Amino acid sequence: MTDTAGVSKAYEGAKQRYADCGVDTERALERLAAVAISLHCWQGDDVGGFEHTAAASGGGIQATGNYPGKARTADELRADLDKAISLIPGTHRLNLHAMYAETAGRVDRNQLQPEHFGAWIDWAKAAGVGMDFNPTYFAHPLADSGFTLSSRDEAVRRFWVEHGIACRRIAAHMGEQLGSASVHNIWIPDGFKDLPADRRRPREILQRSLDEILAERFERRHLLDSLEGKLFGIGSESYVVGSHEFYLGYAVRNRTLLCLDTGHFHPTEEVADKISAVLAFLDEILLHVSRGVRWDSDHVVILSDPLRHLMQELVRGDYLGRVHIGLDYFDASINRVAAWVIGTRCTLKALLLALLEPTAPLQRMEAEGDYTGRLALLEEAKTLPFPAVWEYYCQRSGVPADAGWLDEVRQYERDVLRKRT
Ligand code: RNT
Ligand code: ZN
Repeated sequence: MTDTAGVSKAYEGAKQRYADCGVDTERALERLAAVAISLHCWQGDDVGGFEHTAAASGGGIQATGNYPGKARTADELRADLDKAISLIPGTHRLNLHAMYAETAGRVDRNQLQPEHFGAWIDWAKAAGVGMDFNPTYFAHPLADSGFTLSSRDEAVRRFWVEHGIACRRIAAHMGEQLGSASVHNIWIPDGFKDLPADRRRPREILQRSLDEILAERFERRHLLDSLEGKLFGIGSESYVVGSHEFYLGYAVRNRTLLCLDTGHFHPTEEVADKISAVLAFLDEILLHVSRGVRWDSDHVVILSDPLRHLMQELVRGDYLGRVHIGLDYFDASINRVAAWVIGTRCTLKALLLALLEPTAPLQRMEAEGDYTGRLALLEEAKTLPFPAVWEYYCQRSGVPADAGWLDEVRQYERDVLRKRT
């Protein structure tokens, strides 16, 4: 366990050290505390949802692993989220998918209503967190053809348009109830496994479907619409209808948000570089922070260089007020509560590292053409006493400052998760 007196003492030293570099640690911690990360419900049950229908294919969303203890009901999922949240400093959000509706009996996705999410909204109110929402365009018999909003089958397309319309109403209701705009993010799996002969028509159909879904007006303080593109997926290796360029164009023209998922680009592309480019034309964006290993594998987020670069961009470009940060990964091979805690704590660490960067002198040197100084300071800044500031932040937020959080997860696994069979 952490020595609390030791943490405070180490912090005082670190604070002085950062002050010598012109960095105000108190200000950095204030800014960090103001950022809410949207925790993705789907890490808790391997993107299963609670529709209790025969597992449908479609969408290429597949968690691998069979670690025991996955949530089988919404109550279990909420309990697991409570556990994870208790081990993460700050106040965050919940990102829910439509397939997590609680419907007594069968309600198809085009018939969903706000009341089917009443227990989630009550939970969020009690926890004091905002909610974001996603329509679910996969794992459904009408997604089996590989086409949803861009389907040539009018009945299929209509069903999914209705789903989209229903989900925006639900999201706006959440935003209103919780007093914080809900980001409604559309991702569809549509695409071709093999070489298409017509890339144009599906995109025209998708454009029309989006126009229909987004026609209803809501206040931006309740609802923000976002669109998530992708380079390729399982079963859509050759062509994805909703590509990055497609949605970027759509978002600019229709003033929606654009979602950048860090696993949805060529593996050598860094999403960090895209932030300042797209924010030159868009008011706000959504991030899906993920970790691709060789492909869009959705591994648990770690404190990697790409994550650090992403957070640096948000701070250096002064974009924190315009970027919504959500997590998107699903690993079924490790403890799922731990997966949430690891990914969220790492995201916050990366953000704090960025907030503690001596950005002003770095940018000044760059403007003056002093690239030697820029490189030297960047490297020196890497070994400033960051851990002392992070541990102090955790301590004052009332959560374990070190790996002690793992003991609590292990205890929860023994008491709760292992009893689920
Ligand atoms: C899929 C997208 C999408 C999903 C979630 C479950 O490639 O990343 O965001 O992961 O909607
Ligand atoms: Zn995503």
